[in-house]
Amino acid sequence: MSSALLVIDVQNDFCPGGALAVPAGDAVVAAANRLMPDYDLVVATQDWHPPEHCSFASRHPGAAFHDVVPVAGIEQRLWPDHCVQGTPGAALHPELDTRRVNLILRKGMRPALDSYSAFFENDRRTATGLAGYLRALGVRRVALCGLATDYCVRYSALDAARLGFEVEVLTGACRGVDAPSGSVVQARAEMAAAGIRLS
Ligand code: VGL
Ligand code: ZN
Repeated sequence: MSSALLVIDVQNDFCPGGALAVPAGDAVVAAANRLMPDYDLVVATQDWHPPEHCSFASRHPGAAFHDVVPVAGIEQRLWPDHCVQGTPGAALHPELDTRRVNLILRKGMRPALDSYSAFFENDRRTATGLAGYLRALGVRRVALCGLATDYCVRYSALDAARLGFEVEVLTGACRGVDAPSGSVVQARAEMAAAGIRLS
């Protein structure tokens, strides 16, 4: 049975100096590089939004960063413009060792739909294809690291568990936004309750 490491959204915009900086986000880079050789397969994800993406507060007149608004019936938390397709902020961190990365998976490309999870967009139905890719290669066990613990790592891990993979979150190689405050603690509790190993 094969194992895969999912390196979630280790992009410049989520690191210090970026548009949606996660505190100490760049600390995950060296950890991810060290982990890669321990897995049969490595997948790196990229949040990859069009400039008019519905998760940007700038697209909602009168709304602010962290407001939650309905978009097509889905509760959407609003963020600063981040990870815009083709911009330096959307690039993987320059020190992330991409030599061992088998697949770079981009998500969040539909203007009207956000995607925290690497498996399904936020409507929970639109697949990214990652589950099929992993299954086609015999992967049963996935481990996750990257950014952010309480958003993309959390929803990717929960979907992986729901899809029947054996899931571990390598928390030392993750960092969280922690907004609203307490969301990292809540994310950890939800993941543990779903049978995900937190190490
Ligand atoms: C993320 C907020 C908005 C993440 C992506 O990678 O966790 N968070 N877009
Ligand atoms: Zn995003």
